[in-house]
Amino acid sequence: MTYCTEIKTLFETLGLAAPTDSAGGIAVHTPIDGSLLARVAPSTDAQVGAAIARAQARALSWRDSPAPKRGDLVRAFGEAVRRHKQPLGRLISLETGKIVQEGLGEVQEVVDICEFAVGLSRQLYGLSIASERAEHKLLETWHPLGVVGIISAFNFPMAVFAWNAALALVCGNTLVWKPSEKAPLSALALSGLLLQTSTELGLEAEGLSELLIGERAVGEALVAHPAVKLVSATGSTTMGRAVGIACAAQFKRSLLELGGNNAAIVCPSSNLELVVRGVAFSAAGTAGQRCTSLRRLIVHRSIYAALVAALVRVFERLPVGDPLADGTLVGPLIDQRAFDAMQQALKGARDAGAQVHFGDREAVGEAAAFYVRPAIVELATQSGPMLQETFAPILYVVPYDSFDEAIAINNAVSHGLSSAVFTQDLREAEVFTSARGSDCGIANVNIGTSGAEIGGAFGGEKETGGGRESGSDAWKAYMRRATNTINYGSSLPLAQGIRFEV
Ligand code: UN1
Repeated sequence: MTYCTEIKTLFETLGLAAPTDSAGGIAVHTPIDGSLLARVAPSTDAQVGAAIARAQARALSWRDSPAPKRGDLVRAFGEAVRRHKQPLGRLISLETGKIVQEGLGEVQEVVDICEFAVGLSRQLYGLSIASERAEHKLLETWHPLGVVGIISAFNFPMAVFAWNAALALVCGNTLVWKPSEKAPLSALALSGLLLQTSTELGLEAEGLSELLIGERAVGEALVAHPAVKLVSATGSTTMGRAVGIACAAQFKRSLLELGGNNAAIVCPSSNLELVVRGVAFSAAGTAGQRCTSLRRLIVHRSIYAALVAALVRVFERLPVGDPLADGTLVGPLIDQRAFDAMQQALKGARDAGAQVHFGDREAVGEAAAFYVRPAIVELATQSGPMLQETFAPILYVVPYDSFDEAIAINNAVSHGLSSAVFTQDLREAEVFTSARGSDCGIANVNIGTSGAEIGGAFGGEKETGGGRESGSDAWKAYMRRATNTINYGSSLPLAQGIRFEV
């Protein structure tokens, strides 16, 4: 069976119509061998406007539905996703080239956030605050925003939508989703399941979750539309900067989850066996195409040679190949552009005098598929391409002498998403996670930089955009806050003791 036929079968298994093959549509290729999976029709300007109008109309009734009832939809959706975990995971692998384990892991992330959001649907609480006036009370209440726009990247074509959608829906919002043009099939399947679930529950499905297919212009139309009250965007810093500026000009909220140039510090006391496993998963897993991928390793000089030698031994025999095959740990890069960017960065490193281990193309698959052996790049100091995020499996390694210096290296890049320290020294672990430690949104101890659980708030500082999605109190970004002063007395005392008698 060709991959193209398999896509049709997968949609059938999900009880959904296969994506219509539209002659002039956006061509979706599998990175596995570069073959065509489908051609998906882009949304026209009129369709974009109509979809947002439907979401705007539906938001008016959805906000009146009690939050725990809204949770019923998210519960049923999560159950449907759990039932279809295998085909959905397979679809992610076919469309993005993720290994099967990681495709399934991403689907699990969708299930997990749905469960979180169902519980949350009974915990959308505000505060009761002491008033300075007699017979008065101050309350904080939370209300839906209306339409939430979601822009997602190719590398997490289901989970990132779900983090936003599950929270935004229980918070009483409706959704308009613009997935990456490189992964619209995962989006068609997931939003198809959400609509199918709404219909099964007897809800009016129209406008609850609208899908827009297209490239940059479609995203721009979404961001520009006045009915969209929040834009949650995941992707490159360049994209996020444009979205952030456009939103700011309209006083519209944005929630940005952009790139990362994530580092781990390896201290002399660390358990090196654990370090090697943690580093291999974070740096080489997902072929380095997570925003949380480990890109920089800062190693104490006393263990530098031993650790680099151990990592070189592991990277040398990492199974690179067909992501659908058992035992493969590193699948293909998404496309030729990603491959070219990686080779460009490696060239820059070589020119700067770095010692480069691996990183070449592997002879797997067809000419239109881009498999590489993850690279290790040794530099004397942090410089050149190490200061930039390249969305590919390149692990830069530099030595350090003092722990303060290691923290300074960790913090000396423009992004601030994820970071880690490997140490058994309590003081180092505490300093790293303190105010003068890592400046990132995620600061881990004795685990790698990637693979966060959904229960914590996810996002980062600086050019990562500052937004937080997923767990903890990230739900607050999807609601507006009102402060209510209630006077239950029969006089009208003014705050600050002001006297104003008429
Ligand atoms: C992303 O790459 O955009 O922490 C998200 C992780 C995953 C999410 C990554 N839970 O690596």
